[in-house]
Amino acid sequence: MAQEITFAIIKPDAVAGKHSGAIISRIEDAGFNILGMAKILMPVEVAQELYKAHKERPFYQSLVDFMTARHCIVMALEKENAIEEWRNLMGATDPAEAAPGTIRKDFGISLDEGNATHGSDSPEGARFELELFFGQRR
Ligand code: IDP
Ligand code: MG
Repeated sequence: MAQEITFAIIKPDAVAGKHSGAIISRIEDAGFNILGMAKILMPVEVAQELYKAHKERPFYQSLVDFMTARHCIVMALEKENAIEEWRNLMGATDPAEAAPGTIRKDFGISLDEGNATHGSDSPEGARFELELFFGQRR
């Protein structure tokens, strides 16, 4: 499989919890190249775009509020099979259900209070999200 690029976020709960360094170490230890990285306060319109697939879900507004209230770290990660590899490293969406040794198990709090990280779920999703956050800059 060829090199692939995925989009990742260290979410506000993990940044505030001072887990950024540990999470970045796991990313580098797993063999990803960090092509782009920025600490940002996400604009509301950008969070709405990122999560537009969840617009009708009951948690949508609180998710957008959560993602825009405090700083996060956005990254472009390169590796063979990067999209799947990063999702495997993160673990299941709900920290309570994430496997031992995954980032969400070790650093996530809960679905409502923060699950530490985000990762694209498909090549189309990765392309859209990388463009949304990095444009041509990666
Ligand atoms: P993913 O982040 O593993 O791809 P998605 O289903 O795409 O999971 O959901 C996006 C984000 O929405 C999750 O990471 C989590 O922060 C939030 N979320 C998903 N399901 C729930 C829920 O049932 N309650 C509250 N927040 C949720
Ligand atoms: Mg998702």
